[in-house]
Amino acid sequence: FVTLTIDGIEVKAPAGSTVLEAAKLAGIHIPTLCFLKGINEIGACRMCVVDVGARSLQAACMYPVSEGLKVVTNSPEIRESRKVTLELILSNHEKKCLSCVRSGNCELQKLARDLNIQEIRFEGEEPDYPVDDLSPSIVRDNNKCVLCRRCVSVCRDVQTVSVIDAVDRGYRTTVASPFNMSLKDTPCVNCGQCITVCPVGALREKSSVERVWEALANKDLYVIAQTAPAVRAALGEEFGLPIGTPVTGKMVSALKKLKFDKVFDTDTAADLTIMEEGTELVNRIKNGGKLPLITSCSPGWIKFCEHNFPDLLDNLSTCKSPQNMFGAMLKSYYAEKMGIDPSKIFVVSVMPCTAKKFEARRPELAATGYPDVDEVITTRELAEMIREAGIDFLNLKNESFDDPMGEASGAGVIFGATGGVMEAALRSVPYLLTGKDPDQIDIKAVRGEDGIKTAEVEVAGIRIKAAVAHGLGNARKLLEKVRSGEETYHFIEIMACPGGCVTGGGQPIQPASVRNEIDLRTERAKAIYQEDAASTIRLSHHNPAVQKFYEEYLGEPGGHKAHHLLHTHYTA
Ligand code: HC0
Repeated sequence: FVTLTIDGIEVKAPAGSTVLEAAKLAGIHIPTLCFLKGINEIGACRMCVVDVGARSLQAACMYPVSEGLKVVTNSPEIRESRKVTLELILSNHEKKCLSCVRSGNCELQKLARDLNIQEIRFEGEEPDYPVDDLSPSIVRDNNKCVLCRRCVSVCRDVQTVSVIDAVDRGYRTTVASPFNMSLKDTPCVNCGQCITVCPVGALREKSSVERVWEALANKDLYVIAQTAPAVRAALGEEFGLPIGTPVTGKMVSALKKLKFDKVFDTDTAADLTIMEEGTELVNRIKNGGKLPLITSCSPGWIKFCEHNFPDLLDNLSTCKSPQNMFGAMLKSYYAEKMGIDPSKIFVVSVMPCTAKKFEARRPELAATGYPDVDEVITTRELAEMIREAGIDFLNLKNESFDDPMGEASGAGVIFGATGGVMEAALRSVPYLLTGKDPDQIDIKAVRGEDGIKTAEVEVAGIRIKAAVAHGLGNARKLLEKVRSGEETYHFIEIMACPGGCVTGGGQPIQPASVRNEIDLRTERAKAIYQEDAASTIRLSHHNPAVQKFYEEYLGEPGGHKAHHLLHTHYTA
């Protein structure tokens, strides 16, 4: 520890920490804009400048503490410096705040209020950059960009995808893809992590809201909603509920009020995925198939694999993701059972994920001759629709998913957090190998936020070696070891987003002031594990809806019909 004074207050701070961190220990707030803990600590925006007795003001987010250091965080010079910087940023910022997707949730707007900006003394230049809206998932609008570079850092350092960077110098600096290409033409994996770190509206999802409103208004269509496991763990944040509050019943109620003909649970298909993927694992282990088997439900990960690890494509499970399995089942089994023309069924997925929009458009995912999924909206877009419809979300009564496709196990729910697919699979593999239930349901070794987690489970004399990676940078590290033969596993779960789907690119955006203090991944995952623990059915193979799918329609897991509807293939 070192002792310093900040605004006359003596503070003991760990050696190696920054003035910003020390100020927080002393309860002193220093404004920031570009800073995002663990992701973007580059001192670019100069909003956090403080006086450390040096020749010029210094960025508190970068300046290290030292014994006896004297820091001033609030003086006329400091306030003026911050105001000038902010006014310069604002002078070149497209200020269409009322119609901005981040209106009311914009870190720049809040900063302007906090710093008491009442006029902008610099004329600046009205920005006029073309908006890149060609990607199926992400819209980039440089007219709103404040050059904080959080998106660049998360894309390059966390995801190791690196499709955007700051280009040109000084006044001409912008964030761009190589050769100014659209994101659609780059190896962007559509994960949307750039959106969730953006302090302003320079990045947003490609909206599907209007198409969903149109479908709901079309009397010829039978419009079905399916909701992903992680949506229920975060939707409440859009309506002011504490992070980690599960809102499953209110979410279902809101979707019914929006007039979806049926509201089903993607978790049901997650259970189905476990039957198919577990069977695939058992078959590969028994028959000397390609190992490790790697999960295939995260579409950002699939695109990453196609671009970066094409030699591992045969290792991917051939299972479609639960969202697409469900779509295929709705347009075949459910359509037949209910006597509905599948061409009239319009499947809307509510997902925490922007890459699911891309996945839904993959032409090979149309087993019935119709796209498995017609439209994908994110958790944020669902909240927009709820607000637009004037639904009083907080006062909704809890409602249940519709039958017969709404029944799910706790194993299906935990898909939404990193390690969840692995845990769900390990709960059912003993049954698939021996016909017996597992001795242990909770497999805590694969839970939590370590970037790479491993576990070994003994089943019927086979020691199954499993690994879990979340965030594509961690996936890259793990797979390089697998590729080189340094490490061997039977089964690997990979989720593109750090934390898994609970912190997907389509989830409610929390500002840096929140993200710097709490781990969103852990808090939202709690809601998921809570729902699992409270479930009466916690094993996918016990799900009666899934048992019925096989009895009435699919035959055996991994059988011919299941293959046709529920599996896919990959080409580099
Ligand atoms: Fe996920 Fe999924 S768990 S990818 O994270 O497998 O998006 O929540 O819906 O499909 O079920 C996302 C979340 C899903 C799928 C499921 C899987």
